[in-house]
Amino acid sequence: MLDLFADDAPWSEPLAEGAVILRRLVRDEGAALLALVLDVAAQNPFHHRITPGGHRMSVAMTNCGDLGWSTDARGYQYSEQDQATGRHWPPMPPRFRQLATAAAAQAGFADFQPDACLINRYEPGAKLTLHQDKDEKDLRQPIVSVSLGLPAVFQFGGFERGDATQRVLLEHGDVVVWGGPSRLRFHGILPLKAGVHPVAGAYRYNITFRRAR
Ligand code: MD3
Ligand code: FE
Repeated sequence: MLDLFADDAPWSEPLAEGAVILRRLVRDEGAALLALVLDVAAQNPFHHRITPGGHRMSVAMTNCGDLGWSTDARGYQYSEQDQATGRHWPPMPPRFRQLATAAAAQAGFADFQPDACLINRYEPGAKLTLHQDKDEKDLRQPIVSVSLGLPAVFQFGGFERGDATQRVLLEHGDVVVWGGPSRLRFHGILPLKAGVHPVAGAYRYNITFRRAR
């Protein structure tokens, strides 16, 4: 049971208009969620994609759900099949769907129904440079992210690449809902510091739930 009066109960931290961190919301469930991530990865292994510019991404990715996000020589896109294998993505675990809908509702976004789930795996040194997420059709829909494993420094910027950024530590079990005006802010992850996490070992995992179409 989640005890809201325990001294380690989750709390919420507004970050910007439309963005809220639900600190430690799924921490107690972290090992179970990681097991679901590894189930997905057993069906569609983590893979370092090559960007359209020809660079190997330091973050390894997999997807589950009706749609998956990937990148190859043709560019970045959501598709029903993995370009690399021609196969459909593994189904989204029901618990993932519930969690995403509940977290979005808690942040004020009713009826969020994700159809895509992108899972990122970071090894020491892996990073995500500042970018915007705008490949989804309806940008009024939020993105829900779940962090598991080693902590990472998240960079949250403005609406132009060169705008000042704030740094926020994202830790095991933190859930963030990104919607409203924050949906189009530039963001990234600084190079992961090496460590050993009791549940996730040498890695950080980030799950993002999206409504892609
Ligand atoms: C802010 N992932 O997959 S999650 C991504 O930790 C991505 O792996 C990061 O950025 C990660 O695209 C950050 C937090 C996040 C996700 C989507 C956002 C922040 C966002 C969309 C808009 C604004
Ligand atoms: Fe992103």
